[in-house]
Amino acid sequence: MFSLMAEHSTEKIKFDQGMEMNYWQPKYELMAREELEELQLRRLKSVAEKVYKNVPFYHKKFQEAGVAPEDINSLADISRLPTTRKQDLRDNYPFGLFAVPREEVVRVHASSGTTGKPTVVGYTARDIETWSDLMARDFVMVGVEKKDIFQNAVNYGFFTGGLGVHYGIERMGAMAVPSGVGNTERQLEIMMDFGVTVLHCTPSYALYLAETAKARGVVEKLSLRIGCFGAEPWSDESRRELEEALNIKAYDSYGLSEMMGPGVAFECQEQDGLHIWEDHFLIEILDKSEQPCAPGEPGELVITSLTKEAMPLIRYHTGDVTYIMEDKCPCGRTSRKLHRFLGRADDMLIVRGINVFPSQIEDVLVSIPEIGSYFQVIVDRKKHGLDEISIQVELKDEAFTGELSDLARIQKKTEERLKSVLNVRSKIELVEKGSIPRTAGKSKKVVDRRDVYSKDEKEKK
Ligand code: DLL
Repeated sequence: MFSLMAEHSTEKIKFDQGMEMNYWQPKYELMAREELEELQLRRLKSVAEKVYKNVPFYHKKFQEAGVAPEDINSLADISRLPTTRKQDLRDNYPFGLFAVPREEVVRVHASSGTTGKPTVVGYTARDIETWSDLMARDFVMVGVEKKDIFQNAVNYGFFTGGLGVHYGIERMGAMAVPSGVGNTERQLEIMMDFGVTVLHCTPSYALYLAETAKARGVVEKLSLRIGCFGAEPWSDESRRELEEALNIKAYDSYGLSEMMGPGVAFECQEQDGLHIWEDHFLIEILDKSEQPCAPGEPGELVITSLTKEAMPLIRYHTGDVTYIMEDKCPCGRTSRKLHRFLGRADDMLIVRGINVFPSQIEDVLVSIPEIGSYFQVIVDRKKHGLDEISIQVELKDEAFTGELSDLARIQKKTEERLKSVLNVRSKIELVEKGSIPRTAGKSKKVVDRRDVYSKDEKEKK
């Protein structure tokens, strides 16, 4: 059933106003809102019936909530359905949430998580088809063409970014270069030798690639024109830096294994919000008390899979904080856009009773010209239970020369700005460029050592 041959191909559509644009599945990408919502409702009913019938976990949850699939008569009825969280995947490890017989599942992916068992997700052959088409939509949306040479510099194992992106590249017909992770010198060599035009990797690895290319003086030898970066948060400042350093247009890509992998939401060429493919995902933005947020108000993104066969999830709490941008997009696509992610609901640090998001720290740091792109926040619990934030920040080379070289001034300025934004004092440690470990995968921006301290203290007692 599964084949790599595309059922679709890029379609050029000309609008009345003279605008011409490429789409992969224009029937869905340009669907009128009303029609899209009818489709969503049909799909929601069908997925609710499927999980109620086939997944004991959901059957029980629906019964506990006093709701049955027949009770869904409008999209608003979603609020009556039970929710799903990461812990539910762990509790049903490995295959307990599959909604189809095991032999229908043709692939699994998994994420390691920080504690306990990994979370496992499964795909039928049709799920892989859908995923490949959504990735193809994304790539066509940002201007990738069949003639492009597309390097996928992420892990090809359990991580969904490897195979997920790879199948999308092949589906839309560009040439996939599955370079995987690591060996940065070799990645650059391949990029030059093959004439790579599109790069996909994590934004932190892209910054490292750019830094290495600059240090080796090979930027001029690259033919890159598009960068697709995701799997972790990154700032507008990092975007500017990447676009400048690599001579590309850089796009934000969002996804999560539980829903599919990459390709759930992606920026279009406007670079102003990420279109979430609403024919496949029903979205809610909820506040801490599980109530819908007002339009434009940030909250937790909660997603229901509308078409996933192997493991559809109902009202999955992503932990990711964003808001819906209601304005019509000039690219013509009718799927609404999510604002770039503001952080994770559970990433929020509570330091001396004050809520601190790592993204707030990043916003301050990128506003200081002497500071480079890498930082690491360390939260420690000192004696008497007092928490302290210290932040290691890398300086740009220029910070050590000329007028900028007053390190004490940079440190004081950074601490003052952070204090005014966070309302809590933090200690800044300026370090040389290259001191903070680079990674080919997701970077670790926050190290919370408070648990370690508490455990040590308990052991001493
Ligand atoms: O990271 C899928 C992916 C691969 C997305 C490649 C984009 C590119 P997971 O490993 O399951 O899946 O991690 C999902 O990563 O809930 C977010 O917290 C975070 N994340 C992913 N993309 C973005 C983004 C992949 N563009 C988790 N901005 C999600 C901010 C992101 N956070």
